[in-house]
Amino acid sequence: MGAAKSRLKSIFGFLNHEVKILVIGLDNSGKTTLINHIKPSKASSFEVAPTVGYSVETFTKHNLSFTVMDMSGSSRYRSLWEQYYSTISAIIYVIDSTDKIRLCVARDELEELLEHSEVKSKGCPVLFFANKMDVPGAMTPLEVMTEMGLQMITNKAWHITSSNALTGAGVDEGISWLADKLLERQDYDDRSYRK
Ligand code: G3D
Ligand code: MG
Repeated sequence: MGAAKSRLKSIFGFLNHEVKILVIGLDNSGKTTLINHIKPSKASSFEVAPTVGYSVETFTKHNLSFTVMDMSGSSRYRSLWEQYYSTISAIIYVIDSTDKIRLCVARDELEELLEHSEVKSKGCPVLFFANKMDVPGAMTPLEVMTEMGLQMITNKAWHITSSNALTGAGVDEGISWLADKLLERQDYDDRSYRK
């Protein structure tokens, strides 16, 4: 078992309530490839529900569920993603660091996501993967961070790490960060609940 899977497995037992993670990014950024490194081998479900130009993949394990969606940049499907926003606890945003041309689209989509009323008020952590780091000429995480304007995110914990979704390199580091944040938040939620 890879470190990312075992790290996730180690938090399954500690989560008292359901945690929903939204995996999002432009099409072709590497979401499906990356999620295969996270998906437990015995995940209870993995559905691919494609319609023309739109697909949602989900898997669930104990209290942890992942929903993977393409942001096609097409407003036609926006209402379909938005129905998931109210229940999410964390966001994984996958960026193709070789796609300099569409980075501004990825930035616009991120701004729109973070400004959405259901997301804006949440303290959910956001993990960015600067993916395809293996490709010569790929932007560094620092360049991606600057171009995406990540410094603008001041009301959420966020982290960026480079990844190669083909080999899984970098995935563990990102997932470990996210797992720690989810556990911290759960402690916080439990304390608030007990008050
Ligand atoms: P998506 O689910 O976000 O749309 P996919 O993206 O996971 O389908 O990946 C899109 C393409 O990028 C795939 O290539 C996949 O193999 C490739 N890819 C994903 N991550 C990486 C990476 O880190 N490095 C490199 N070099 N390629 C990556 P194909 O050829 O199948 O379309
Ligand atoms: Mg996909």
